[in-house]
Amino acid sequence: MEQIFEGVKEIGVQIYQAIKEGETGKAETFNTSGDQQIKLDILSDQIVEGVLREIDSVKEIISEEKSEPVRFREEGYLVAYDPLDGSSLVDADLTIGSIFGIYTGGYTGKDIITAGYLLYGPRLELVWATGEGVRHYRFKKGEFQLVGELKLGERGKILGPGGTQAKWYKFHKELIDSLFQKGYRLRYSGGMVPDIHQILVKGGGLFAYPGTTDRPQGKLRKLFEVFPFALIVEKAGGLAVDGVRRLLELGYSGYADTTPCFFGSRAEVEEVLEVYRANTPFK
Ligand code: P6P
Repeated sequence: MEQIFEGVKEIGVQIYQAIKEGETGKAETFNTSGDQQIKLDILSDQIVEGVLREIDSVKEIISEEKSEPVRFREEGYLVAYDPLDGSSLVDADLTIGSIFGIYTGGYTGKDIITAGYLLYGPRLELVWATGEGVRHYRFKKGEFQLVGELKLGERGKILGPGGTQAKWYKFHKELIDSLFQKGYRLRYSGGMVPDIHQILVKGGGLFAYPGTTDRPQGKLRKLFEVFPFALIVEKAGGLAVDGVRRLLELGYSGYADTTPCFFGSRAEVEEVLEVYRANTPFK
């Protein structure tokens, strides 16, 4: 696992360089989720594959930008990753990131053992969740230096309400409005990595990407985005649910499967569970 952690650091340095110097234009291709790719998506995926291929403990990888896994060897860890999440924000010079889930045996929520993400913003940063907790690193003077531990308290003050508001279920809109009525501050950039990172750094709050009338299974992908962040948020002392159950209890049927997802400190996510368990169609 140490080799993978070191590999992710190398990936971060290379992708950050590519963002600063590379082309941000659109490619002619689309990924398996139907998102039109930008040239940096393809380059970032190539960087990740190139580094992970050389790590003896990696059996295979699957990327949000690929339709099938790539097998390197017969034994080892499985790595599912989103090489450049929120890449459409790069032309606005907003913070984006790479997300990594390290799995053993399969790609269900029960198979994930480690997760982390890279942040490409004013600084290059790395967050890595292991058995001991969630560690936060910052790239300074040529290396990633430990900033500290990320922990969630009981409740926070910020709220990231994803999804097309015109397509929210009525009970979901009432839940979000009630939180704003309690004084929560809107913190939503359209990038899952910085939006959840902000909640982790501030010690609490809620990020919600619900099912909607046009997309009942939500938008965020289980293997590459949801399971990694569910592990990270739980290791930081928070909760991660689909509205009625822990996200890490979920399986999947297709590599691009999505799920409604809520991540955050305990008090807010318990409010989500109470509302969702009382409402159809989530019973
Ligand atoms: P919307 C980025 O494309 C992404 O996959 C996540 O990073 C982000 O949370 C979500 O989609 C934003 O979706 O519908 O608000 O544009």
